Amino acid sequence: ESALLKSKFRGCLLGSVIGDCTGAPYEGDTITSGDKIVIQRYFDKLEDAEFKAPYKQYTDDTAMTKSIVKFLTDKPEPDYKFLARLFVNEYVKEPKRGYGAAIGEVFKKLKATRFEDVFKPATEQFHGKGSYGNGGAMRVAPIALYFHDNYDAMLEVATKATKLTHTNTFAIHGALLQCIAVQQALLADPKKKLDPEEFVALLHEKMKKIENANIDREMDISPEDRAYQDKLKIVEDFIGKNYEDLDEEVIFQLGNGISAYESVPTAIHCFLRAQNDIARIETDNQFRRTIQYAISLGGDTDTIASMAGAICGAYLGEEGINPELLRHCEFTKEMSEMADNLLSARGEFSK
Ligand code: R7I
Ligand code: MG
Ligand code: MG
Ligand code: MG
Repeated sequence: ESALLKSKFRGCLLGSVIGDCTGAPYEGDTITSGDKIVIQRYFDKLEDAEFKAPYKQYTDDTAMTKSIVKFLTDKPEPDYKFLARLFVNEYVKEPKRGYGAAIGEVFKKLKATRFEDVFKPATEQFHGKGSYGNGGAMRVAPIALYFHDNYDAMLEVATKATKLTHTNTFAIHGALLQCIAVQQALLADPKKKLDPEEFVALLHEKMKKIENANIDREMDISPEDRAYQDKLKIVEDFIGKNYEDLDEEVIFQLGNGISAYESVPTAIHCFLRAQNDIARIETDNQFRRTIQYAISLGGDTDTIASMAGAICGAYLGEEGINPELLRHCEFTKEMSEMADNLLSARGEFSK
């Protein structure tokens, strides 16, 4: 049992890093059918033991995920000032890791105010609306692992960890959706065939509760009050479909953008679609199929592949990941150790 958990912790965090590293070179691109052939060959090479090349570098997605792991392992109780400092230290050390265009402003203010009120700077983003970027979702996986047997604590910590940089409801609910998806994948038996309909139905039920809690009863229900429930309906509609132009429809209906709303449901779709063969993606390996498909959708490729990779890795465990792929990506050795630390920290601190 604990060997399975160890494998799943590693699989999740390694899946997140590999999605980030392999997706980064394509971030922002529109992918043509010709590009898909190139991406197929790119993954063929990354799985080739003979292939020698400098490893693919990680981006902000992994830089911030690292900080979340440290936040969970280095302190007995959640300390958000500590987490804010970790984010800023990482950013100051390596600002050119491809961070979101606006998040540097939050880091600057945190530093300038000496971390006095760590939740304030994020509220001032985008004229007080807060960022709706996917930055909260892309780094949330370690929280799902650490709190997988304490649902309420998981949601609370994921919410607060997101709010350090993202206060828009779309960003927070997107981070919660990604968190819950990772948790569900972690709790699923990798030896049994996953039931995509059941997986989405469970997500839908939980997001309904989360989005309903937000409704002001005096007012009409506004679209954002069921935004993710609506998206999950679309995810459900795509289950079992596998025709030629599906990718374009997925991009149109679910999105492939930098906002949480246009990327988290897409990542979940990638995980579910890759449970079966996908047209023009030639591999027997489910993990590769998941991230190769995510990248072939274009747009925010590092982040969508990273989130889909985290979900798939949490489901399959590290055995599901080709070791050659690990060898070709930066920071995988270190992240594997961090996953082990995260698991042991649970033993030490959870009551
Ligand atoms: O969300 P965030 O951390 O960015 C993460 C993304 C991932 O793809 C990473 O791989 C990296 O490339 O960036 O950083 P933010 O800067 O908070 O949000 C990302 C972007 O979303 C912003 O720079 C804006 O372009 C856009 N955005 C908004 N645009 C208009 N109005 C976010 N919120 C708003 C908004 O309210
Ligand atoms: Mg990135
Ligand atoms: Mg970028
Ligand atoms: Mg990205």
